[in-house]
Amino acid sequence: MSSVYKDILDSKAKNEKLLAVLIDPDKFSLGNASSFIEKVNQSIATHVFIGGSIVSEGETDELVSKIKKHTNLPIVLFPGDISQITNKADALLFLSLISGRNPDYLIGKHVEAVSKLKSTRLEIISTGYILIESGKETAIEKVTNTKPIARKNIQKIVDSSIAGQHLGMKLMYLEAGSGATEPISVDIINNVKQELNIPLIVGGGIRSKAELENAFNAGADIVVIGTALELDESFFDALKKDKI
Ligand code: 1GP
Repeated sequence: MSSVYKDILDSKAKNEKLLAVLIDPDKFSLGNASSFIEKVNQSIATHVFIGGSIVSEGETDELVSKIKKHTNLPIVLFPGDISQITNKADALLFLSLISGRNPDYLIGKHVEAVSKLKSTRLEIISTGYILIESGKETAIEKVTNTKPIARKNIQKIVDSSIAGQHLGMKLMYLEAGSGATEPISVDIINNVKQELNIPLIVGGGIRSKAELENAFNAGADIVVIGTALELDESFFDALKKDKI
């Protein structure tokens, strides 16, 4: 049986970098799904992540069904809330917001999600989620009522990542926030990478191929891009398979 996580580990072992295109069901027009996914298929993207901070009930389910018809890439839920869990995806990032101290986002919602997860076959991937200051207040900050870790507090970011790894988390996600003014710095990625063994995901505010490569070169195993592709699909031109 194929496993999304096993494939990520295999890629990390071979130093093959992964790109996830993030689609927020709340901001995405279903009518545009087939042409958007065609561009994803022609790009170096390896995963489709689906999720958002605020999504209406049922929207994720409908979107995943539609996308599945047009791509063979693994579809991974990146949910802002329990209502975004759908059996139609392949895997779920079971995110614990370990940069914050809000019990709901550390463990509370996870307990609530269990009964819903019992009726799915989703591959559940325990993921530490670390929100890092990015210059402006992000939707995640508002929704989760937590403060990000200051960008200059690199030791705390590293220690939070390692604490998550010690707790048995399988992935670590450094998040600047959707549409962040500044992506996570190369310095932060580098420092975390030097100590972390599990695969490292980096996302938030990445708008160009150069920024994508910076994140990869600094040590990100998976980079997530959402807003930049949502606002300007011509960015896909720079990400075509034959261009890399
Ligand atoms: C947000 O990390 C993701 O949760 C992607 O961010 O939308 O800024 O690309 P962008």
